[in-house]
Amino acid sequence: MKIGIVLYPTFGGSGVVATELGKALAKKGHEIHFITYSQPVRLGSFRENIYYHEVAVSDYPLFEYQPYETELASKMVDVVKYEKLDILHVHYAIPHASAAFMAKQILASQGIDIPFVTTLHGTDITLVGKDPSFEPVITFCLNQSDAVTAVSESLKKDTLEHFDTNREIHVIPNFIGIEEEDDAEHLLKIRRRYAADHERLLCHVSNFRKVKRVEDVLLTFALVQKEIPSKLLMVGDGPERVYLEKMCREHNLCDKVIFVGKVRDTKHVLAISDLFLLPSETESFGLAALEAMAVSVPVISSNTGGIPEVNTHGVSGYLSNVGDVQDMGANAIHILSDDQRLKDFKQAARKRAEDFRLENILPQYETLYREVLSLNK
Ligand code: GMT
Repeated sequence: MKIGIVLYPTFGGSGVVATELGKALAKKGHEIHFITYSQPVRLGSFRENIYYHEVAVSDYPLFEYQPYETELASKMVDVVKYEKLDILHVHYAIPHASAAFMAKQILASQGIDIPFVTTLHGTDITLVGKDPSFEPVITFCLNQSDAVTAVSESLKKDTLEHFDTNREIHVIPNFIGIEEEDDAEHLLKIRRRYAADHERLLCHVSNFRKVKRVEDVLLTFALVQKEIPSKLLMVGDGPERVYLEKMCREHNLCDKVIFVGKVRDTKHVLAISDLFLLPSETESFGLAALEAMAVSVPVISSNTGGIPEVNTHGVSGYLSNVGDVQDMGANAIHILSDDQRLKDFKQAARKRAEDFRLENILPQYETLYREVLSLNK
């Protein structure tokens, strides 16, 4: 199939999922055309069957706000027409689904039929999408998409609750490529840059937005380090970072918390860690937690949204109510205070991650594309 994938090119989960999906489909022989405004961070180098089409964003002085949606729709028309695409798959509803709808109408007026699949990732529904300033457009686009997918049962439920739609929503969870474990000596060398051998290493990866409750990461760690010699790696960047750095100074934690900034591939930083913290306010799935589990790192998380569909309480980690840092701290100490227990949780986390193997999830998207294309004939 020739598939156009529209995505955000940044570090956010939706962009990561869309890029990894495209790469995996290309490996299976599909022709993939990524369409977005800059090179997706996870795209890597030149690969067979992968093409990238950049949407030029105009800087005409009249536009106080750039008409990105119009430029994206025009680019989609162009790519579908001249690359002869079979299907478009847009990740994150805003504004990708409405741009796809517009492109579809323009192409229909030229006798070209192009179906589009919309994948909902989370904040496009749970935070931004249900805001009255977006809601009518999102509802319309959900109803106009040829198929809609959501990354968890919880997101499906939220969508049906907040939007006036009774259309079928296919749940296709996030996925992970499970690889051989890295060379232990190599990992130890990296680990020693951040923690001594007698210390535990905790980790958090996100875009440091309010929804991630990064202050709870710090408060949980503050409890852990009182009981267990440990360090915390904070990976990523975003609006809450300055506030967090201030919090570290106030709690006298500057020598124990390391802000490493944005990291393109988080595999190594996760693999050297003993525990991953994800105390989010809302999280449709929690890809970061799955990425940690895939390299044998158990997860202390909140029990919100789709996280319980990924992190199994008492097996791959623990779940607590949003904001209950005392419980998160106690759970973290429980896992980290015993070598054998930590080892068991690590094994169980990896085992749970295997349920989300790329090989199991990819065919679900391929089947959906085929269904949509056959309905469209
Ligand atoms: O978590 C973010 O802020 C990024 C966001 C995105 O859309 O890029 O992530 C969302 O999509 C991911 C991939 O499907 C999910 O794993 C995340 O849980 C989801 N984030 C939220 O729901 C807050």
